[in-house]
Amino acid sequence: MARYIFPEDFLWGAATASYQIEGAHDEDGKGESIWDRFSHTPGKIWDEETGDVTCNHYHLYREDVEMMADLGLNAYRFSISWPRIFPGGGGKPNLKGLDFYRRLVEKLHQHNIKPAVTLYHWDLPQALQDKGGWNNRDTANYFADYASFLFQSLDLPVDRWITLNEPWVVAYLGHAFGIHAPGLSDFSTALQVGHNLLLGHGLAVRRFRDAKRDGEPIGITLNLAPVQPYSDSDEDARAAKNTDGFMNRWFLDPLFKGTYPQDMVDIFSRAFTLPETSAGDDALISEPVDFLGINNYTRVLVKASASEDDFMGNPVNPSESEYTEMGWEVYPRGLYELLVRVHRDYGPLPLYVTENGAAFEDKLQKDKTVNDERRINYLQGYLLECWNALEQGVPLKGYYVWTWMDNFEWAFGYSKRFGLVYIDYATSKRYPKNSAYWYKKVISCNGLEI
Ligand code: IFM
Repeated sequence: MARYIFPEDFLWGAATASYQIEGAHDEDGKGESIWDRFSHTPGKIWDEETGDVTCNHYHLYREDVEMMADLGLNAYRFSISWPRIFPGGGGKPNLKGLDFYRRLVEKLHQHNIKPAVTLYHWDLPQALQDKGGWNNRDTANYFADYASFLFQSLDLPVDRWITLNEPWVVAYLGHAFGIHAPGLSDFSTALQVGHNLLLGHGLAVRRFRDAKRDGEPIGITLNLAPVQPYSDSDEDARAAKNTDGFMNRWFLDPLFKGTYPQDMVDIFSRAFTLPETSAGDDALISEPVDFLGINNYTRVLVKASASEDDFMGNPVNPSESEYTEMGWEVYPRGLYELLVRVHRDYGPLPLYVTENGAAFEDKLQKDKTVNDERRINYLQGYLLECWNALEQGVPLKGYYVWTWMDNFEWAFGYSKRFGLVYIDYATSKRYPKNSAYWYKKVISCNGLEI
């Protein structure tokens, strides 16, 4: 048996997001979010499902944290629902909303689980969408005010703060491809939205420094994927470079180099309107952070298409590979390549894998077990590559499985199960899958035994 031991202070966590697990969509003064509106719009979500109840975590959070403690987690990443705190986006805060997160953080501390708080995991107050949403630069200021309120009012220790989750997804799936809330389909709008999100991030980081929460780090989480050319032809290499520019560098470069990548500025400007910017935006966006969170699930393999400006390539799915229920290729080595590359090109900076996991078709057996062998293999493969990256000197400090429990998978509704814990949605009962027990063992050994 080979043993792969991680650093002593490594964080072993799981991640969730407010709209995906909380339910209680209109309780205790919560305002409507764009996901409430979107999921209630016919035709948007698989089987017309909504997050109205989902895992009912808002009421069952104590049980959830106790189960996390039983399974040995030492870290938990969750997000705060902005419209629970500011039902109208800004103005008067809803103290009942704040109280929920206070109780959750308190409960996590009681069980020695370190809370990582994401401030924005996609549930924008609908009231702000009515004023233009993230396409309106003012939303960045509203976001900074909301964040600042939490920096001042969440008066319990927070292990780390994450401003935004996956701005790429917010910008493009929500505003260019129309499959996420608010359901718009205009690429130039998506570019502006991406810019305004990054402004919101920078403003929040500045407000965080003012709040003097000493010893608490702040960062951002990006969804990143290693992009590889299908062949060694120049055309495929160019397609891969463009796709990498679109998927990865368009957010990494302004955050960590203070400027958008010129090759992509050239490509985008030939087809779309570039974002409106103001003096000082670059400095604001690249305000130094304390860590970077990386969400990775798969790789992107691309073949060139006819246009030299193509930045989405022709994605190729090799037939010999394994795929998850999302249709995503299982490619653990990609996480190693990504971590090494991000460290090389954008470091030195502590890194966290803030999401990694897989949806498979899980079945609850009569004896209430779920034998999710494929998830165990997936997680083991990706964790081994985290270990390999650590061996190469990458400052990887923690890993959060996506996700703690099955939940509302956005446009896919409840049709995809990513959790370590199985949810019976009819009863809200939780059943740890075999992968949860496997993860418990990994945590107790502080590594893998293969
Ligand atoms: O469920 C999502 C999560 O909200 C953000 N990252 C990807 C996950 C799986 O699609």
